[in-house]
Amino acid sequence: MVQEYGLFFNGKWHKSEGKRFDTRNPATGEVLATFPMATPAEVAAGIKAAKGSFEKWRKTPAPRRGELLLEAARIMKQKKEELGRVVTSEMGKVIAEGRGDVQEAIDFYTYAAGEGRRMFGETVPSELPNKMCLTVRMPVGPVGLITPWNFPVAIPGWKSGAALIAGCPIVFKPSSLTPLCGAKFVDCLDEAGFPPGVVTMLTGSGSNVGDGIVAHPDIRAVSFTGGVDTGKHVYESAAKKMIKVGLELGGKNAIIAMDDANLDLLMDGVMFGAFGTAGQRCTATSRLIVHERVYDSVVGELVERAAKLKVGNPLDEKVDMGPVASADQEKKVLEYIEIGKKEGDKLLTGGNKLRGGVYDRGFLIQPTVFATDRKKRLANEEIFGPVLSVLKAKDYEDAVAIANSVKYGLSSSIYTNDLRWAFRSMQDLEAGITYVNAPTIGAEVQLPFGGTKETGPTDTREAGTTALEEFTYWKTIYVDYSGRLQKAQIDTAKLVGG
Ligand code: TXE
Repeated sequence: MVQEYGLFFNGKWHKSEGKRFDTRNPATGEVLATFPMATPAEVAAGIKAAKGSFEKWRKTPAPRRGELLLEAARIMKQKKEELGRVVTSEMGKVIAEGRGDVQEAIDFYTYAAGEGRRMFGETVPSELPNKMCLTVRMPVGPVGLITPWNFPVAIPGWKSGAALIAGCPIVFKPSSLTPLCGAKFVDCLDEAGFPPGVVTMLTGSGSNVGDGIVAHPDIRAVSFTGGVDTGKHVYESAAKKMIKVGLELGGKNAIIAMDDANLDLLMDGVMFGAFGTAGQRCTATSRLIVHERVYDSVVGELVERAAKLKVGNPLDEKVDMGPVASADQEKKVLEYIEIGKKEGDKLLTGGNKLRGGVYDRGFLIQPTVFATDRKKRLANEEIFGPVLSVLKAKDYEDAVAIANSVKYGLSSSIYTNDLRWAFRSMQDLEAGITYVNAPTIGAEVQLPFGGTKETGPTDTREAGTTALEEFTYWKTIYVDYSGRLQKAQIDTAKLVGG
């Protein structure tokens, strides 16, 4: 029996009046569950519940909020296998990565729980005697969390962990491709015992439910991960209310392979970076920029390795790469393969949808490698699929120029054993993240995550200690215990002047 979900607000699941949609397994086409498209009245009810819980939640001591996060982490750990399998079944990444997706949420909840006992502010000297000055973090209020399908537990985990520890009730809208992951995640939070109203999950289309959340006057910050065009729209809508917005909008991430790179290490990194999660990570390695002296050997090895990857049902532990997430994703990726061919890029391996037998039911595409150059679309546009573009560079400077020539700036990497290139690239690559001798993926939750250029505003830094910035504002407090009126600037001038 396919389970019919409702909407989660005020501490329980509610039946919805909205039309329903299916969520399906992209490897098999099987319907996994059905979800409602929340109506405007239901969106309003969810946000009202969140707003109603704010006073109590913000006044709950942060260490106590942290205990609830730890409890949620414990529950997710207990259910890790079940959740990992839901991630893989609903989104299509291989099961080892499905478990990793869940682990990221566990890790961040554990980390954020500790923030409940830190959340440091500053004490700052006053220019006047018998006066104390300090800063404290204040939660902004109920916040909207709008998430994509590619990390369907990890990204909700990052966003909600930071918001909840900060004291903000969350109104969470998962992607319509992965609502089941969202629901299972919310069930863990519910079981952990977050008070009614603090956690809300609403499903439905981006243009209705997503837009409705962003534009609602009681939503005081929005954290969004998704495509660039949608992100820009969210940014504009939030600007009208002058609220904080976190935006993470993808990348066209490059690995630079210098002529002294360890070839085996490089290949392991490229395979995982380019074809892990079928290339559908915002940090996926989408370009490989190779020093001309080693170009031929790198390309030879690359083609051999990519062609050997086993593509199939991602629940099978022996499979290296699963399907892309949806029919739309498949169409987009296949279109890019055609664009590459039409623009004269050289197809080195792959390039086809897999057909026949079990393949006919899923969105499975061969790991694909093109040789291209910096002017072509494959070298510049985010494909978000298992398509790697290889480019040739004359030297270090040329490689960096190619790497920086795209509109995105999320992740970057260099493989080299030469300290000069390693250290120079840390300064030269225009990206929020640089890896040395590791692929463009592999973020750890205790460090900031975000980019520059059209990846998103540079003040969006999820995870790490910076995660709180999205959901808090600084309040400055002056305590004058002199017992008389003291005037900053004016009295100070007198004192200094004698
Ligand atoms: O993204 P959307 P989609 C890129 C990737 C992919 C493309 C499209 O290139 O092929 O985007 O994917 C909600 N107001 N990335 O269609 O539409 C939507 O319901 C408010 C990169 O899935 O941006 C979903 O919850 N919300 C990326 C979320 O926004 C709206 C990850 C993302 O959907 C909305 C995913 C609106 N008007 C896709 N319209 C990355 N950075 O990793 C939609 N949404």
